[in-house]
Amino acid sequence: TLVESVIPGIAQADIDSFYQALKSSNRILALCGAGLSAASGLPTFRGAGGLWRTHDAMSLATPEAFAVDPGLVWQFYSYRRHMALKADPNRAHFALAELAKRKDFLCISQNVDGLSQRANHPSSSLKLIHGSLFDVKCTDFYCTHTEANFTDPIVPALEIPTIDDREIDPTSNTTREEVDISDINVKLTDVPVKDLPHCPTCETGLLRPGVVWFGEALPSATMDSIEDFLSSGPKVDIMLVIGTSATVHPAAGYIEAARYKGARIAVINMEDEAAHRSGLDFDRGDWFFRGDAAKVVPEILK
Ligand code: BV8
Ligand code: ZN
Repeated sequence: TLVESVIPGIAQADIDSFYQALKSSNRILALCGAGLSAASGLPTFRGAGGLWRTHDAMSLATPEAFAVDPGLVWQFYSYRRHMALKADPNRAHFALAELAKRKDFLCISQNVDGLSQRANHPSSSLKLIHGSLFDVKCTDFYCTHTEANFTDPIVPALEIPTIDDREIDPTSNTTREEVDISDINVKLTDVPVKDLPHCPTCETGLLRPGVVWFGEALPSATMDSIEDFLSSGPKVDIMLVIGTSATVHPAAGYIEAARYKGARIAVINMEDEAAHRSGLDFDRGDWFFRGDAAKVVPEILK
């Protein structure tokens, strides 16, 4: 019965049954993806925002791409650092941080945008399984340098080019406008390797973004702590699957792992394809809340 709840399209009965389960739950797990930050203005990987210039973001997020053209890959990451720093956490980031303060809750985030951290999500209950745009590390085989770095741009050569507005609109009274380098029609300048970020410790190594690229292993300590949360102590009663296409592994595998342990799954997504991919089973009491995570998550975690 679709008794309109406060969120259009979502039955109040579903929200009420979720409230009941949440209240009596001992342990909650969440897997978050790019859809959690969509309302903060950050493009998702596979939506329209997934295309960066002619490149599919996934082809740039690889060690091979970085080896072939570190300048292009650094421009991609420097642009995303810039966008993430300009964005703000939305109400869903804050609602998840609040949940962590009142329940035994672990949030696995595939996002590298730093927004959960800026919503003061307690670090003990936040696992960044794909790293962060704001960690950088040395690529020299023998050097272990790694650092948190929020400098934007990280080096002058990666400054987002600006353009005199009057070139676009002679009547414009603003002067400098950032060029949208994600737009394929904008020519990208080559950034020579010598002008890219280099390691302050070994002084020779090129620095790279501290994210997990496709083909790279996820941080084992992080994976161990998630394994531990799933296999020891109280069982996970509810698994939230928020704003993720559930296509990237092994991250998506945690949904099945939680179900296997008897968790009920609640998918929050704009589309139902992710719901199906998460293997929802309404007979088992799973939920699907279709909508913007920034609206749905605060409502169901109230
Ligand atoms: C590994 C960091 C092995 C970089 C990322 C074939 C089958 C299965 C697996 C594979 C395969 N071939 C290759 C693999 C492995 C590969 C993989 O899974 N590929 C997939 C794509 C086929 N995985 C790996 O390579 C992983 N490593 O397997 O290593 C190994 C083991 C030991 C030793 C050596 C090697 C590493 C994967 C990590 C890759 N790095 N990010 C960067 O960000 O640049 S993943 C990247 O995609 C992002 O982190 C992002 O999190 C992730 C997943 O995307 P989503 O977050 O789900 O975002 P997406 O755009 O897809 O979806 C958004 C969703 O939100 C949509 O459903 C949309 O409907 C919804 N939405 C939109 N708006 C809203 C919304 N929902 C709610 N509200 C809204 N407003
Ligand atoms: Zn170094």
